[in-house]
Amino acid sequence: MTRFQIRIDDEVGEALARNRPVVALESTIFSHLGLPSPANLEALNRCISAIRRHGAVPAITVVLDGVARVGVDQSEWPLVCGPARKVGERELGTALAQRWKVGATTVSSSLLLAARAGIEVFSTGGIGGVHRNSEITGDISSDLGALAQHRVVTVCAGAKSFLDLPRTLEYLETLSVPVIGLGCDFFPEFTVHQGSLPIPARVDSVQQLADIVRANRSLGRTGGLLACVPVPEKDALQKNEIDQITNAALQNAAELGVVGSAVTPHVLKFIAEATNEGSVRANLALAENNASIAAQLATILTN
Ligand code: PSU
Ligand code: MN
Repeated sequence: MTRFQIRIDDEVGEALARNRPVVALESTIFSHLGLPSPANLEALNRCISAIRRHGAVPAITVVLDGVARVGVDQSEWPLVCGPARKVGERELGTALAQRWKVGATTVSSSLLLAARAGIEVFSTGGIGGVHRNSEITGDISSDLGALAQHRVVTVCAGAKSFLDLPRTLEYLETLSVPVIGLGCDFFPEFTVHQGSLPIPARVDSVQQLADIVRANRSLGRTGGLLACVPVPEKDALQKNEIDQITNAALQNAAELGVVGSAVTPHVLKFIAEATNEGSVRANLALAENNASIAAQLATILTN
């Protein structure tokens, strides 16, 4: 019988064994599905450097040659940054059994792999959520269910602004996922600094965030927690500008009949082009910022 194992990189495995801080990263954002080249490689470099700068070990999750990987060698970065098939949590088993060449992990599959490896903190850009018109399309990202299920803290810049943000927050409440804003009173809107929906809880330091993580654990809660950090103001896009472009992107996707898992990559690409890559610069800045907060959190949690 074929056995499918998760391959944990040596440095990551050693750090976990010694209770040193580790931060998991998804790979969709670094693949062609998430960011145009060469910004995707820059994003990867900046996230990895930010995590290391804070003394933590980065662990990119990805499927390579049919093997689920937690942590990859620098020599494999070009594979991570190339063309890939999107692997959400439900695709993971299929990708292994069918030996997909490069499978880019989303938030949901990364959370499963991080949890299995024993990694407590995961960093991303913006999570998937409830899509606009979900009452018609039924499109709700599996990221949300995975956040509720796996015992990992996700650090993000809120949810992508082309989603239905009020419903996304409601859904997180339904699933009982704690949503904590770091230094913000509003749910961050990805590339937009100032959100408009009140955040359920606010903290003003990573230490206070860690206290909430520990309190949830001491209650025996087994699921995850969503830590939201706004994009740095100097790199943010203006809300009115992005709102118009978002509407155009969604209309374009509808006109072309783009559905299902292809929606998010299509809309991200449209917005990148329409903002002359301004959205890409903001995306890089927020991904790096989240990675550095995640590394600080992982450090506190291992102490
Ligand atoms: N945020 C980004 N770029 C991305 C994504 C999020 O800035 O590429 C990806 C993440 O991997 C997320 C996924 O988990 O989109 C959600 O896709 P869907 O809506 O199909 O569940
Ligand atoms: Mn979807």
